[in-house]
Amino acid sequence: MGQSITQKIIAAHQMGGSMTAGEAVDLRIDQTLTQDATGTMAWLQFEAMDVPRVKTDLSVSYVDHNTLQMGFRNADDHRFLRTTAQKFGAVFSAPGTGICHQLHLENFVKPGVTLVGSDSHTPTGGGMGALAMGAGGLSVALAMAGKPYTIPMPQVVRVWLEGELKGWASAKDIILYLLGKLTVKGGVGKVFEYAGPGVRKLTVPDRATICNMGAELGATTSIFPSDDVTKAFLKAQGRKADWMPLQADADAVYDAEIIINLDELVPLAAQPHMPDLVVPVAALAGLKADQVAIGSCTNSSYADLRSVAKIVKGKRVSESTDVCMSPGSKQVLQMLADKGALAHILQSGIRLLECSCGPCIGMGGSPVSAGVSVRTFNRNFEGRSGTKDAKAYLVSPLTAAMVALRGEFSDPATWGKAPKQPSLPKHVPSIQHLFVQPASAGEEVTIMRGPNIVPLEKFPPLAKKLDATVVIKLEDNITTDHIMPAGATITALRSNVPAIAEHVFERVDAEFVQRAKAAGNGIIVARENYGQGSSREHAALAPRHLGIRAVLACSLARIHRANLVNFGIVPLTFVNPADYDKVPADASISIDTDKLLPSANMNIQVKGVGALAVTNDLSEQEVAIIKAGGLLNFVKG
Ligand code: MIC
Ligand code: SF4
Repeated sequence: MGQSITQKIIAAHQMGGSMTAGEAVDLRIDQTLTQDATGTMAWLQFEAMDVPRVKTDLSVSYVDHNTLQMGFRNADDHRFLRTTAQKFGAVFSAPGTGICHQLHLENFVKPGVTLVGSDSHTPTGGGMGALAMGAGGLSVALAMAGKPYTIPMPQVVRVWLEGELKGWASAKDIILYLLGKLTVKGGVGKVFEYAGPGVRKLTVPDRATICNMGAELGATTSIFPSDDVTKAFLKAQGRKADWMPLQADADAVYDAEIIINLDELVPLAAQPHMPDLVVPVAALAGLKADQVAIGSCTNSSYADLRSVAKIVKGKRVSESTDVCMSPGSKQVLQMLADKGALAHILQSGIRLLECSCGPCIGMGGSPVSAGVSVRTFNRNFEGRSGTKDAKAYLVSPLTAAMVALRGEFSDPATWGKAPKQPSLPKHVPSIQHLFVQPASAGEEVTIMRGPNIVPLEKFPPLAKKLDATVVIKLEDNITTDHIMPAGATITALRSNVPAIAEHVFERVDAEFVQRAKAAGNGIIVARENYGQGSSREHAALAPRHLGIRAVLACSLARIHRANLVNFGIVPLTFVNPADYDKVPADASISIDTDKLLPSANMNIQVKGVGALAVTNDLSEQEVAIIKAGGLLNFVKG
């Protein structure tokens, strides 16, 4: 029987487990990436493992999320990351060089490799034909230490692309279309593998856009074949030797198939506050925009920004709309300058921001009160922009440029002729020399810390019986932005867990922290898809610091579930989801944790209600990790 691309890469990297869908499979990891917001923890954890050098082929430590250096904290983090990279054998990308996923695509990722990154949009590398997955920092630290990365063997969905994008439709609209169809939970446990005649017409950055936002489907990852288009991209990057062909076998068998006819796609927009609330842009005509933000790891490639430049060339963006742009990398910015496109951007009134995540994670660029923000990003969760009552819409760069010019959404039928997709240059300016290479003798490097870099906390093993109180009861689709908000002030505390823990759930329930502390042992109760979105392990670690010992939900998002396990929090699901309603918001619950067995049902006792059946999908090893009090205790024995 033939294999899909996903199966081929998994088979070539399998170190243990099983390739049967749903069962745990252990993978050898070729490359890792970390970014500053999750990286300080990941590197502290790596340091705690007492491994002198990373054991991967390549590990890169990027600084792109918080580059503001407002005060010493953030600057100290950057220095810590530079010195840990040099000591432990990772390449370091300094603040301002670019966004991790764009830089990794341009400079490092190769077809056929496995890549794990401490950022949920690591699947961007799927645009290059890599099996690229997001994970918590501790899982990445373990991969850097040469240990396998374990995932539930995903189902593989073939997304067959027919036809060709027409008019103003672009790659972003393909993934928005899928999100509208499948929802933010539609991809859980799945890899989306793209195939069909439409693939050839998509550039590597187009493919990367699609794979990037596959994260919003909850997917394990997304992947494209490696073909002549991939080869040309790598050649232009001066990386021809990194290319290899990679296609699914003609008789590969898939778990499901989706067919998209690209001819029929129109410009789409995701409405507030979820990436799956998708409507045609035409349906929003007349809606005024206070802000347009162009960039992020989804849409900050040269082609994306050159298209914007073509649209705004010789025109001025609306005076009542604040329009900003963050290029994905210094290479992109250099190319825009070389081609004269930067001049059109600047002359149009667009503000140029640093090559970093910027407004995407609320690092400046927050919209006005109750404002409408139109963004080329991938997430529009409530409050993520830094303005609680703002309404964020997610669109393609082409749509964003038209909204910027007109100051409002309008019907694409009135936009005239769409600009031609800019051809990718044959050679691009290299920025390889900007990456800081690891020291040849790591033992000679001293790690530089600051007062904000707080040593790791050691958690005790799980007690045989857990008596805990429900501290919060939540609805569907709670994101890690709800649990552990981002933004400049809070993200500066990522290496200081006691300090960042004071902000857990603050945008949802200002009294949460107080209640959690008072409870001693706490439980979080939620409905479906709890913990979707970012890979930030602080959304598990900070609640654990506050005494959260278990999460009881109808279902859990993949990366967050793994983070809960990593920090010794018991992830349980209701056998009967209707039991959610039976649990009082301040219930006292007793769990015989001694009886916690892999993938088995058990009863918990809810005071005043009685026994409720819960279950888990933990492997034997995961149960052992939780009982040890977390992954670090487990690996250190
Ligand atoms: C995000 O887009 O939410 C982030 C910020 O990139 C996160 C990582 C983080 O919280 O540091 C992610 O997606 O994993
Ligand atoms: Fe950065 Fe935004 Fe991409 Fe996250 S989604 S990596 S914050 S640009």
